[in-house]
Amino acid sequence: MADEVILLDFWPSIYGMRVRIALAEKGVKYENKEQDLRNKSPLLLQMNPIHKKVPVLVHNGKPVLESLIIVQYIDEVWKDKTPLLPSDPYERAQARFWVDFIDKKLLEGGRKTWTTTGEAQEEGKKEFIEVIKTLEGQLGDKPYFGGEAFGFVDLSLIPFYSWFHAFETFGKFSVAAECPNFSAWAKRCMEKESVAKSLPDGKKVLGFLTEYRKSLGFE
Ligand code: GS8
Repeated sequence: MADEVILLDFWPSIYGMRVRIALAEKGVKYENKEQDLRNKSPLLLQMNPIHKKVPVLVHNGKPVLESLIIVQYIDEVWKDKTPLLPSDPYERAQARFWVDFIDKKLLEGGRKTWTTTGEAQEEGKKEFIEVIKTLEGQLGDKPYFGGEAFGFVDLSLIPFYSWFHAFETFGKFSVAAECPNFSAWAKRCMEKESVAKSLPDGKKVLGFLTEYRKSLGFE
């Protein structure tokens, strides 16, 4: 029996993008069911009754939850094609550490660049750039965080790049000017078909976040 793979997703979701890239890297065919998060579908509530969030991977009727758990599940199930996590336990632990760092630090820093103004925003920009510089240090001279090949850290980080144009527009700063090596890495990732087809256009994200900001009371 062929696998039935369904992804409950929302186009601007950084977490959803991770899963899209993983499925594309593995060449897995799936049905993408776009969700309305303001009016959650019975399917989403049934598949993720605890958090009621996307992404959800429904594999042969069974839900897998949380983007990083889903990506690791995909890597294990479709293990013959394009490994995403390193096979060495120490390297795997290192990759998981950096992905954990990205989830704890980058999202929060990024959020402050577009949900605050004045001093708080300046502080947010500084923190955001510091996080990117730390990541840049970890990348070093390697083409990818995974070394010669695109891997788990690259896949978990690159979706943020589709939000950078919005961060930079609201915060009036440039990541490329401050972190050129990071920008070169991002462009390298964007050249991969699996990434390019999984990320929305930065201008579309800017439009989405502009509306969202207005609903929060910003002009
Ligand atoms: C986060 C998922 C999430 O926040 C993961 O999968 O890694 N830790 C989880 N999903 C958001 C959309 S993306 O910002 C979501 O579904 N929100 C709906 C809600 O909060 O009601």
